[in-house]
Amino acid sequence: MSDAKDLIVWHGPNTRSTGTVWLVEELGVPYELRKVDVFGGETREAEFLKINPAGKVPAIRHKGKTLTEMAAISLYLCDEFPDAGLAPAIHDPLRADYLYWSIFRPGVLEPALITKAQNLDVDPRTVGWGEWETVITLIETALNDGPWLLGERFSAADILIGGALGWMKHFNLMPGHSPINAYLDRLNARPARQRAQATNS
Ligand SMILES: N[C@@H](CCC(=O)N[C@@H](CS)C(=O)NCC(=O)O)C(=O)O
Repeated sequence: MSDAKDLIVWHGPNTRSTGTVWLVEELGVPYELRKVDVFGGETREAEFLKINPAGKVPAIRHKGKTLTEMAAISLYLCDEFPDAGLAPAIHDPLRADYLYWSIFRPGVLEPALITKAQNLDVDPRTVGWGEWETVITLIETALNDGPWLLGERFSAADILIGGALGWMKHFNLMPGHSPINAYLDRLNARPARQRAQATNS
């Protein structure tokens, strides 16, 4: 049995760490939320750099171990709290797709989004994320089979991918008739997502 002291989440309101708060809300485990004023420069102050020398949120501490990088945090916490069912277990046929989409978030989707939003000039054959249109088509194709990336099963991969897709609206990059729009509506309707959003004010 864990208590709130076992898990600390450092969260910068209105940053990507909202996704990590969403994750722990979906896990339904007790945790202590520590807000960090990212826009006020707190992530670059000595006290916070002791937690994450990279000066970034999210960060967590669980059972005395500090971990950063939101995809790593997601994979770690889902394995630590398997009863929540947010990760298909090892040997579950859905496990491969779950890992694929979890890594797709920081490895492909995020850099593709930033490259597109900032109109950066890169050769798609030499960057690991390739072409923007291909990235979007991959996600749309995955959504053909069900409400979630793994079909009928909601997983932490939806939190990772869905969190970044929210930026598409923010950057005005959402294709008009994409199934991603309805997918985002489904994600936004989740109570855990709404509780995480409430920590941003
Ligand atoms: N690769 C990291 C990126 C984390 C990140 O860029 N966090 C931003 C907030 S969206 C941050 O903390 N920025 C504060 C700063 O750079 O001082 C992850 O995926 O967790």
